[in-house]
Amino acid sequence: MTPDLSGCSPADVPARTGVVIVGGGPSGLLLSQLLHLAGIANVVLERRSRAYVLSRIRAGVLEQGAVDLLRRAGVGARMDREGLVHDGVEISFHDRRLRIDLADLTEGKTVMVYGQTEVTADLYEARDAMGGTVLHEAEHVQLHDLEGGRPFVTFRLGERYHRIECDFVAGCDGFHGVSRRSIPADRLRLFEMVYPFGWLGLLADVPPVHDELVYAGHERGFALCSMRSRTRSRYYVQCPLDEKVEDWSDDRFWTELVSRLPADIAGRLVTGPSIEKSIAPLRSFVAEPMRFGRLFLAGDAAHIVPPTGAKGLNLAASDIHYLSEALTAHYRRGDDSGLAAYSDRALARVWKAERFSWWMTTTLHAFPDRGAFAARMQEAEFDYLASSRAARQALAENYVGLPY
Ligand code: FAS
Ligand code: PHB
Repeated sequence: MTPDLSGCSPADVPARTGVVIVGGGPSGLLLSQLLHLAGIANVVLERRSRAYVLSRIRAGVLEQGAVDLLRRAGVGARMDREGLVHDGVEISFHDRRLRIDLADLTEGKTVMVYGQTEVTADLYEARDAMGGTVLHEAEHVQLHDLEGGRPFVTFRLGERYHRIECDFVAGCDGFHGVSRRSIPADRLRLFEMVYPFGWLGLLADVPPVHDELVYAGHERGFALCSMRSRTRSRYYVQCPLDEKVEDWSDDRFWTELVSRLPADIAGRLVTGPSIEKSIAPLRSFVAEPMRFGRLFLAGDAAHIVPPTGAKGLNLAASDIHYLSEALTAHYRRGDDSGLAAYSDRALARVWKAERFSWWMTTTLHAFPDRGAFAARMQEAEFDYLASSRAARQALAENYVGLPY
């Protein structure tokens, strides 16, 4: 139902644009920046305030493809100054440690440790500098006429409703957004696996326990030692789904983390007061296709991965690479082949990342009801990695990111 638009004053909102981008997270902002650089008019509609978006603590590792794309978008300068290039990552299983030499196993590829919060801040700064239109606290966003060829989007800013006519809508509004839900259920195939545990994350201004990330499997549960800089660390412990973050004091978190790490790493842990603590559920999810008429889904709006493989933000980047290229070909050359191929092209990479994230999660987490055989399978996975370069090479090529 189209809301009553009478009395809306379009003074600060364009009546028409090329692409309306729903969602001002990394997907939406990166697409907006790339389209602007290609001379394609666009407007970003973000439900929350900028401060709220920038308060979220999420991903921490960027694949080479995402790093290259951010540089092409003109937002790589601070990342190149402050980001940490890592050429290896540790996997541990109880007291056994195994370093995966990413650079050696992938002919020189590495990952960049640089928080999603910083990526988002850099994108906002670039949008401001280029006079981009990012409308915050846009409520009741509704998508209309997506298959009719004259799509438009309605929304409320404050007390007033607005309408923007456009050529295309990019659904970059995450798992809980309105875009995917605007597609008729009989036009979508959904694939989902919900894991019987979550991740309790803690951010603290303490030096990282190790100079590379440590993914630790243990019978008490998974733990991850990550970082945001050489003075700010990010840690996670697997926790039951019904846990409440308020039941986890800092001391309880540090004690549990130490119990899951190899002794020689745990012995180096520097603890301190948390500056953020939160619990995130884990799920694998894919919606097919990633297109409906003039609507294109990208990032978490279309797919979710458990963060064990550090793929969530990186899949958003490859989606945006494909979509921005396809839209640019449409506007510059009237070539719609990229738009026609977008969903299949994006999903081909999405499903391989879903597989890797599922494999890392099932290999390293303690499943409540999994039994002795499954526990032996996890040990066998670790033994295979320890004894086979080919196994380590498979992990490494997925971790640094499969080709776009
Ligand atoms: P986002 O969800 O980041 O952004 C969507 C934006 O759309 C939000 O700002 C939202 O406010 C807005 N929006 C929603 N509905 C709207 C509407 N109706 N109208 C307008 N705007 C609307 N990935 C990793 O690689 N490593 C991690 O450790 C990790 N941790 C995570 C923890 C949590 C709690 C979550 C939810 C995700 C995590 N992820 C992680 C995945 C995450 O990084 C995503 O992959 C990344 O945020 C994807 O970016 P977007 O697609 O932009 O979606
Ligand atoms: C993080 O630093 O938040 C992080 C890093 C790697 C992951 C997940 C999260 O796989």
